Amino acid sequence: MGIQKDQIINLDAIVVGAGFSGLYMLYRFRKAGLNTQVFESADGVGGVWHKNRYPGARCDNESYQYNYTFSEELYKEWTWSSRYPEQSEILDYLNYVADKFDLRRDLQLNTKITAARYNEEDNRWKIETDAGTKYSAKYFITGVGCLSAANVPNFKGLDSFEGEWYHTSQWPKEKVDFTGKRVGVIGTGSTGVQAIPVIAKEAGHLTVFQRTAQYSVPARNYTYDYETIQKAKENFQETKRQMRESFVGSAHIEEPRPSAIEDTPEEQEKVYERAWEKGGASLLLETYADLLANDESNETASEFVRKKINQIVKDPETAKKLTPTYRIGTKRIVMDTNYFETYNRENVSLVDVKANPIVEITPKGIKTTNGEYELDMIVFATGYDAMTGSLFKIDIRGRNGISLQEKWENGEQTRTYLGVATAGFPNMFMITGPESPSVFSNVPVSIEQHVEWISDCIEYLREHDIEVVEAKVESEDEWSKHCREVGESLLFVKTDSWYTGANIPGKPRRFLIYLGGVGPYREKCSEIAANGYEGFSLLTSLKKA
Ligand code: N01
Repeated sequence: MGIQKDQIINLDAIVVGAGFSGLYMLYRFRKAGLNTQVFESADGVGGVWHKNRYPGARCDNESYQYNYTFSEELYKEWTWSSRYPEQSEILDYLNYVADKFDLRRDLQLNTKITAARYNEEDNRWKIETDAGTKYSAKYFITGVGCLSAANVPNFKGLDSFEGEWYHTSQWPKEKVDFTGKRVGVIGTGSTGVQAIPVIAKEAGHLTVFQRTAQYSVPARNYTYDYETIQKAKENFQETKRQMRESFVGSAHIEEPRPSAIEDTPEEQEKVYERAWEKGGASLLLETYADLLANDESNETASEFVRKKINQIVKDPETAKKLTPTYRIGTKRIVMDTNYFETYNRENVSLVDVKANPIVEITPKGIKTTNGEYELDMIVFATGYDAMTGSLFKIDIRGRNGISLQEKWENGEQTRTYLGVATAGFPNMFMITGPESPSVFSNVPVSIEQHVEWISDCIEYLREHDIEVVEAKVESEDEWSKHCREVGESLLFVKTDSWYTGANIPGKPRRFLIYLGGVGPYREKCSEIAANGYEGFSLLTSLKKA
């Protein structure tokens, strides 16, 4: 029998998103005996790895650490091909996980959750989808990702463009053919830097529209050999332990030296050169411990990379435009394969849109204050409305019908308790929500920690006949303050970036990532749980918290 009109389907838990977060949350809830449904707007599992199919898309965390560690069997069954695998391989992995654990039967694809409203009368979340079906669940969990609400700048005239245009995070499944075309790429963050060298090889001419010159370090990707793979599998337990206890959720990180300014310029050069050759995040993580806290120290690393750019790029005028001036690492560090080298190609040119901003998109291309560039295709690598954007796409309303957006943007500004819950929204949990380590970590590690913490919490509630769990206002005030203080003690807040919300016009500027470290954060969360979920109101009846 089909679902009747106006019928409400009752569940224990509803989870939004079938990426790393949603898949594992479903696995855990099922184990705990909760009747759960996951909703995903896309036509497949994988979250950002389903949608980000742009050319050159790869992970920039080492593959044998960028995966789940909850199942040793899974870890040992799956074999990664290279240090930084392509998007398609990560998507294959997530599909493999969905099949291995038989997750698809509780997973509804092509369905967007449009609204989630808490009903104080019965302490249940009422959920609406774009398919028109209504659900009710005791627990509402968001696994929507921190970087999934696309930022397409509101350029005048985009609708008039006669060519094709794409945003990198909404890339079509069909191959986009750049052969012989005049292509424009706007944006030089992690995405643009990955896409530009690949598009340049195919395009007739590529014009890069750069607003801020970017530091990028070589990824130095390589194919794994048999021994590397075997070693990674044998070391599973130790790698897992290190990832969970470390500062950024990564294992086998070399201890950095205390401060660049304690070393001579010659010593600094040696340290940075070694990290440059090693590739990946080594230049930030394994050189000096104070690079993100001390301006003077930071300048030594910034200058090292500036010099590298000027050695690689042959045309001095282009090299100058590509030379960044902000503090390295205060925008998310980028890792590349032949990014700066690409500007030595005949078919690539660079336009500085800070000096000459984009005025409008015309039927024929992009017009800046300096002239018009005729194009057949435009690629927007312009990033995301990070941290809160994907949550605000759903009309989430807690007590008294107040929406999350109203609470966080119009009122007291974003504040959470541990980044996992927020006052006024009982029985709702956010996986890698604002003010947790989330994107300043190897994200699957932070996802696993939140998922495990949330499912343990719900098991505790059930064992103790607790109906309502809700962050206390004073707990989130304190956490938010702590998160802000840690953030402000570092250099990030001095630079405009998606980290601070400055990339979205009109968005309140706040640093919404907890920078106290993955290991210490885990300890804090575990301690709170061990103390009977300290800082939360736990009610056995439906009285107002
Ligand atoms: O986005 P970004 P992204 N006019 O915001 C420019 C993760 N990620 O998609 O710097 C002109 O970093 C903007 O200029 P500016 C990773 O965490 C991971 O590249 O604001 N330009 C910038 O150059 C990453 O940090 C992987 O001045 C405009 C670019 O667009 C995060 O996702 C791969 C503009 C946006 O850069 C976001 O990266 C890819 C405008 N109006 C991404 N608006 C991995 O490897 C924006 N820009 C795992």
